Amino acid sequence: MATTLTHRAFSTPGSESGGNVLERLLAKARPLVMGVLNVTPDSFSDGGRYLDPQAAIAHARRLAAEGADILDVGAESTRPYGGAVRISLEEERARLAPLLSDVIALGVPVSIDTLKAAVAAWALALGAAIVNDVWGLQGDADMARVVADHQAPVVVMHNRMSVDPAIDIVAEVTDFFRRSLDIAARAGIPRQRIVLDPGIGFGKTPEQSLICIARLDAWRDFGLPLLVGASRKRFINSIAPSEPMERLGGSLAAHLLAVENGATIVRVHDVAATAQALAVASAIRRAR
Ligand code: HH2
Repeated sequence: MATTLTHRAFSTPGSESGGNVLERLLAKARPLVMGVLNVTPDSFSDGGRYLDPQAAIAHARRLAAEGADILDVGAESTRPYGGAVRISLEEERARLAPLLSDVIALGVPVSIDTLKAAVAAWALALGAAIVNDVWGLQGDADMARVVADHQAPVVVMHNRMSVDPAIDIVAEVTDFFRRSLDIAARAGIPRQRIVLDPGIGFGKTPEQSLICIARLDAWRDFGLPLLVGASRKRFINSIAPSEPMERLGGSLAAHLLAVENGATIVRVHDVAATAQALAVASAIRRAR
């Protein structure tokens, strides 16, 4: 029952369209925290922990209670550092099916982190509110149409197949965003439904990931909200050698600076600590 209500609240045209979810979130006028729920055996930092549907639902409830503004649910690891095992459409849906409706029923807008247009369409029909595409509408040729048809907001993340330390990463990401925005425009996705993300750790050296956070303002001219997902990522290890679960300090530093440089949404595993850090940083800014 609650699923139906939430579905209506977030994605049924006629009550609140997908675009309005993003508008409503952005109207909070503070940085938004997207909490990560990986229903995978192989995610780089928490693989296997939430594969059991009950554990996944309990974790989603915890993230919501800790203040997540969005719950980002993914069932196929994209493993920014290689080694991701591609899974079939059936397998991805089978991992999500036992829990997605219950997670949506929590009432926090859900984004579906998937490479596959068919999974996105299925999740949106169930009541997911946002599509998170780590290939920025340039992977699956049907993704833009699915997003447009469902009037859903979409996170367009930069990605590349291989790392090239020699490239100008800011120019590369800018060109990628331009291509994604062209695809979106041709599919009829309004700009107000698009969030841009430089894709920390994806096809980038640790230095290039640092540059993407340091130079985030380079993408402000697009006039779209920016998302940064630095949580537990390997560039932190290149500065302070650590296992993924030991990178909370580095993740907080990265996200605070990302917000300082213009990020509106941060994608994190540790919601409570991030929400607290953001609140304190903002209080200090206001006390100037
Ligand atoms: N990072 C990961 C996955 N999805 N989506 C966006 N928009 N931005 C990101 O930076 C991003 C993302 C990788 O993190 P995680 O989900 O923890 O790992 P895995 O892909 O191994 O499941």
